[in-house]
Amino acid sequence: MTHRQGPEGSANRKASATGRSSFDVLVLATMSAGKTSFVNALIGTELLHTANEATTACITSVEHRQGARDFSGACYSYENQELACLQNIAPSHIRNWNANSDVKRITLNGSFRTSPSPAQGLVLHDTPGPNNSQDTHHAQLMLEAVRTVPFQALCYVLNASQLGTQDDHAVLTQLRSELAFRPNRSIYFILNKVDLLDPEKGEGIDAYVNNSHRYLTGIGFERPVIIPTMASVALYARMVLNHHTLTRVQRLKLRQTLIEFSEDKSALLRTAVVPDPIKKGMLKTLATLERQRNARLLAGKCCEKNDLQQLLTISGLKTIEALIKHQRQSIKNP
Ligand SMILES: Nc1nc2c(ncn2[C@@H]2O[C@H](COP(=O)(O)OP(=O)(O)O)[C@@H](O)[C@H]2O)c(=O)[nH]1
Ligand SMILES: [Mg+2]
Repeated sequence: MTHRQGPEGSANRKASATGRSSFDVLVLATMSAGKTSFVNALIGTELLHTANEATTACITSVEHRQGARDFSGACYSYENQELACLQNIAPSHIRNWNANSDVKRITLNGSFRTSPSPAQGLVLHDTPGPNNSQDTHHAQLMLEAVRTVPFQALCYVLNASQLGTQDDHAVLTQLRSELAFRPNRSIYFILNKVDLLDPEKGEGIDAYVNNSHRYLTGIGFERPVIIPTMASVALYARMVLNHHTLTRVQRLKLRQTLIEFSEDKSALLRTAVVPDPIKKGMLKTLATLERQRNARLLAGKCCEKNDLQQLLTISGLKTIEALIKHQRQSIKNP
């Protein structure tokens, strides 16, 4: 039986063997904040399971391999032994592996279904989360992931619709001190589920971003980068652009969000707390898409694809991709 490496350094060693440079993004979250939806949106397909089922202590790592036709992967035991390995893997296989208490780690690779594609070697690590916010293992599982997974960027997904109501304060405090030993790692706060806010009830996005900013600086995160995000909606938009079929509920949600955000399209981008050049770049992309939309309208052409691209642009997903791209470029050319 072959012994395999743990999550620590597996992607990096693989990368150096093939001459490629890998870039690892660790995704952490408070309960059901939308971590897996966020990872799926970055992959561009519903590869990982998102329902609230019994969670294992399993870390799922997904690597982008440009041009690969299918996704393939393997799962490993607590002793780092390969338990199963599959080509052309289906979400149902991953779901079964994830539900198996003998499985500690899943590694997957395939070509991300996004346009443009990320640079070769991007690895996303989805971490386990508890079903119950009172779960005492929550902080422990997160810290274990922070200690064992190699990462250059950390995305911490906050649930905008439950901000401050869950006991993630203790987890974030521990994370803050843990990261003090790991300088030069970027942390991006994904303020997810902003589509659930109701501005007419005083739940304006600006106020939520300001609250998160206060909350995070209070914990000790200096100058936090905060991205208002709609991970599930971004995933649905990408699925339609990739000609995948949505469920009725997903279709309705997508249509409703397209209508809701059509009035003030740049609102989410304006409130994001990100470096100026990134924000300007996103606003410019949105303006270009809007000009192209108007030209299509004038020519009597359909705008569905353009509408989805605009939604993706404001969804927060494109912003995080721009941040990752920028970080990878500055590592390459310091
Ligand atoms: N409305 C809304 N729901 C979301 C969003 N992101 C995720 N969800 C839903 O939140 C639930 C939990 O999501 P999941 O990705 O499994 O969260 P995880 O437990 O953090 O991995 C699922 O029902 C998702 O469809 C979002 O941006 N907006
Ligand atoms: Mg999950």
